[in-house]
Amino acid sequence: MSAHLSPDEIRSALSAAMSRMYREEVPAYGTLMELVATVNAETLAADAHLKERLEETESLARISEERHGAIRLGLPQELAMMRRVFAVMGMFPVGYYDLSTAGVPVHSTAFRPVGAEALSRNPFRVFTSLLRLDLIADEALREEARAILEQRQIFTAGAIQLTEKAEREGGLSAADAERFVTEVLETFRWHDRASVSADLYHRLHDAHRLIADVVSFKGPHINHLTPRTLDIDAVQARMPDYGIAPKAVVEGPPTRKCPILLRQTSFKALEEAVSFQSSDGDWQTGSHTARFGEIEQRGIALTPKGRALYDTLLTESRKLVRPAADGSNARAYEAALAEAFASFPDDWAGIRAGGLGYFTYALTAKGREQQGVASGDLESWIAEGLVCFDPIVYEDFLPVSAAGIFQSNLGDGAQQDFVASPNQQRFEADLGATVLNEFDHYAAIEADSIAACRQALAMRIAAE
Ligand code: OOG
Ligand code: NI
Repeated sequence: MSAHLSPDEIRSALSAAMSRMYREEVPAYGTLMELVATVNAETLAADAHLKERLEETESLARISEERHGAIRLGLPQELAMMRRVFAVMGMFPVGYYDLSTAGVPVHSTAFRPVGAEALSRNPFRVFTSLLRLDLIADEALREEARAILEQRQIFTAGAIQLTEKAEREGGLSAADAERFVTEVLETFRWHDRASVSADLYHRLHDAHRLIADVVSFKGPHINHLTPRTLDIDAVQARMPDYGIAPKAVVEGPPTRKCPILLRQTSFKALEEAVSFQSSDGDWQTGSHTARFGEIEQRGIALTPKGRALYDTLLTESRKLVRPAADGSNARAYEAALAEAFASFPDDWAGIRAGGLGYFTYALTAKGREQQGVASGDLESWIAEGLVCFDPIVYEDFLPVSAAGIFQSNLGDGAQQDFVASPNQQRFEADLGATVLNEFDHYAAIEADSIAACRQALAMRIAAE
């Protein structure tokens, strides 16, 4: 039997292939990638300490290759199969996001690698939403949408066969993995021929723009791919120089010395030519707006306590100023955000002391050399300079930010109010699995690093 390629390598290959495909489909994405690479190089050149910590925590190499994408699925069986396909690449569902509160009729999870090792290899994630047909009020339209979706097959026969093979044999050979990536890429490809008539498209669109995006096409085209930047303010400021118009404000926390969670911004979705089939079999031209570009800066993963503080401060600032889609109050919003977040500690030691964020711990050079640390605990080792700590990167998403990104692409005035109706149980039943809890995941990475320090120091004691 031939050896299996590691899921990490298959994931890296798909991420790279998707980036190449999207670059061809949406040239502005390529431009954004260049800008991000430039800003990242400048940021590292100007900040030797940041560079050293990223190298030390083995996260420097991943950054230039790092990205997330997003897709929107139509039916439960699509979600269940998608889960199996992602599992071949070591990507598992983490977190549940209810976006109905934001007026978007979907709920979602993020498929991503789990565990420090896999994340450092390649952290590629895909934010995956499932349309809530139950939130379409018009019953006739809901059934029409369901019937259309039931006719489509978003996976190639090859993708299904290879997924089954991987499940049966516990992995794929290098040759099979290469075919798998080619086949799976097809699911994410853009199709400019709609599978519905112009009339149905418009009725779906009137119900919600996103419903039209999910139902009208052959598959769940990737709607954005997001590179990671080390300085989102610099990228946002320079986008116009590159001919790209950014959305009005950056979503998430304000600019800080110690980045927390996730900050994101995007450029508006493109209006693209599509054609609709008319009853006489002819194609009729029209347009559709769905695909956009996004960038993000990732900061430290917060504990439940830190996250609660973040949520409170964000809500507080939005009560003061709600960012308008046209950017008219962008400065006032930024000021309100900065003011609200003044009470969130902005140094790593303070964040750690407050129990607000997750860290990994490692022996310092002194810790590695010094003999005879017979007693003490983590705090004393830190105080003595034997152990140092680094922030754990937040690998997940933020529902309020996601809503802001969705909204900025639905066009101004497209806000629609749905009543909040989270239904994680339904989502997990459709997925065919439970989603992992993100906090448990970060806590485990932190605990493992502490155990490793303890063991290393104890081993030295034992060796004496
Ligand atoms: C997904 C929006 C969520 C993010 O970065 O928060 C997202 C979508 O538009 O389908 O990707
Ligand atoms: Ni995104």
